[in-house]
Amino acid sequence: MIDSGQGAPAGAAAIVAALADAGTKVMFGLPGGGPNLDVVGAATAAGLAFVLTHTETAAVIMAATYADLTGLPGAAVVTRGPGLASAVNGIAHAALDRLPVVVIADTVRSADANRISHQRLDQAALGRAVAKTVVTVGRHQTAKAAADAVRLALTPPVGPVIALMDDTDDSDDSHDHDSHDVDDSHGSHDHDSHDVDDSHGTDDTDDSHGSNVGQSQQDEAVLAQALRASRRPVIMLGTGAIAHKAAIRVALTGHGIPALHTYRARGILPDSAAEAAGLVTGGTMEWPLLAAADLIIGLGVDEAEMIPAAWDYAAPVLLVTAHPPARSGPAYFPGATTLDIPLPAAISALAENNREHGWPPDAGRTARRHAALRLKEAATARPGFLSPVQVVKTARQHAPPDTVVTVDAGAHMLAVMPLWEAAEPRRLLISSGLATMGFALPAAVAAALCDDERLVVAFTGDGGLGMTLAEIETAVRLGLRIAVVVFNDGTLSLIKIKQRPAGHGGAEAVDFGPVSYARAAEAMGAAAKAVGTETELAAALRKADGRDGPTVIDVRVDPAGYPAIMDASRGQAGRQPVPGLPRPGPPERKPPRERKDPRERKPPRERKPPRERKPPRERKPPRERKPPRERKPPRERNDPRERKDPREQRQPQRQPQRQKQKQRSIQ
Ligand SMILES: Cc1ncc(C[n+]2csc(CCOP(=O)(O)OP(=O)(O)O)c2C)c(N)n1
Ligand SMILES: [Mg+2]
Repeated sequence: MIDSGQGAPAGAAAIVAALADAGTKVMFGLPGGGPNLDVVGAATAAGLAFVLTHTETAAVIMAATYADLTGLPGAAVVTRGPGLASAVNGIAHAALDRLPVVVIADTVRSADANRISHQRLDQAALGRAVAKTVVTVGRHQTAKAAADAVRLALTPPVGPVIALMDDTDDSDDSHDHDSHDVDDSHGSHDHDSHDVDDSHGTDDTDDSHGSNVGQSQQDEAVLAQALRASRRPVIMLGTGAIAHKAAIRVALTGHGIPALHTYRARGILPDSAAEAAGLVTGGTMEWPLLAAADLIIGLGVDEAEMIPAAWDYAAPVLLVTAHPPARSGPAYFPGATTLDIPLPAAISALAENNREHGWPPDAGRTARRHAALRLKEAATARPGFLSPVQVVKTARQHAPPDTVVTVDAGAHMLAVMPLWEAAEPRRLLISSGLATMGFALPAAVAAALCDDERLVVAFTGDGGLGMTLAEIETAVRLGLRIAVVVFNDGTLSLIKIKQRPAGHGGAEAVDFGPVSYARAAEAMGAAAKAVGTETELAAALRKADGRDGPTVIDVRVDPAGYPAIMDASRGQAGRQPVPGLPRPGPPERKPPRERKDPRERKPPRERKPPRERKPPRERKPPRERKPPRERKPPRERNDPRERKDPREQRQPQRQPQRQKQKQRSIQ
């Protein structure tokens, strides 16, 4: 065990030791006046860097991003009451993106609970609403409770754990602490701290398949048969597939079957590959391929990655995931078949069976390029302003190829996500499940701490930057090489384009007054530049890349193109056939083959004889969707993370190779 500091109270020493044992090198947070200072002290004594943040949610987002990029547990320390309450949004982000974070929070000691009401909340109940587990550390079996907190965060399904620090000792504790020490009652995650397996949650090769060997064999046969019968299969790659990047590249590259990626999965196939077909989000950008498909196979797709929208494609859907959700209600993909096979087996089936198909060469690339073209056509800008598409294109051209990008929630995201080309996974980071604003800047701080060789670009709206503005000071203090590109349009554009002309509050509901983010950044010691042309933006980015510290590039963006961008991404305009791709509708069938279904249950697709089929679909979509639909918040989920956050097999630590004078080492 690593020494966790001399003289620290047992709880603080134990939680720091558990984190240090797991390899964590940095703790983020905002201490209050209580025992959490002991945690910070123990952390620094044990060699963990401490990064002070301006908000607790920013600290947790940084910790979650650290976990995402390193595979190590993230750590954040907050005070009790307002500290934990303020951390909730960050914890929710870690929960829905399946990231292992330990949030260490002070509590009103159980010994004082009857006397103290100030700042006393039911922190266990608050925590349970968002975290996977709430553990009390310091009262009883302290070292074990601390180790449990870290282990539970990493155990599939991976997620955030709250460690409530309570140093009430047995002599002044009149409560029955055994019943509260590990609160693991959240949703269907029904194991307690004593019967959880020890597998590392960041290793996605572990999964829950294979218990029913007969079922698995049947399901492998179903997949193989479906692939043999398919003329136009489409693959959907989700976050869970990142861990299998190498095998997927071998299985798909050069075979011409298009593969769509969820936001977080971008880069599994590099965008340079002909099969890389762009995004699948639940919008309509993916419609040209999915409407023409006769089989859709999802690998590692987490339903939290999909926006709330109808799924009305005719092709059968086969899903393979490491941790399928337990559900009682309707599924996101109606009628989909979840196969009980491990991802590697499904990838092998693809590798063996996908040579014959009816897609034209480069179908994926054609679809992706066409989607990009539509966005470009949709974007317009007045003189002196840039269109959102111009911002992304110019930034991509002038930032180094291996730049790490973080993206906030907002209309700008609709331009950045499809247009920023990714060569590897985890180079394009976004809050996917929660889709929270205020993500890009804190995530960029963590990404720059994890790797100071690469430039980090944070794309954010002005609304999102306003929420996290003070973290510019954090980046200045740490000397981090971040370019914050703010799409300054003075409004909540994503909301404005959904606002009805009457009855939704008008401009007052969405418009801000003018703000110079460049001047605000300068006031915090950052370099800054306001730009309104491509040339100015290119020059500002090149300068940012050469600077040891953050640069805020305040871009005058014309939001006029956003409604059309929205329509191309999620509305009717996305549902247009693409030249060079087959028209939507069932393809010509392959010559008859063996029809025997290896499983008793229904085969993935009921195939009617050709004459019974409807004539090939016209330009009209199978079912009318409403134009840009109101984006509801992600559905409420009471369950804990049903699937672990699968991640790439990586070196356990990706730490900065060169140290900067100003930058704190996190080694
Ligand atoms: C914390 C949080 N609050 C509210 C929302 C809902 N929401 C999503 S995008 C958006 C507007 C974002 O505005 P801005 O940051 O200026 O980006 P823009 O849409 O203008 O590009 C809002 C309010 C959210 N996703 N997260
Ligand atoms: Mg805005």
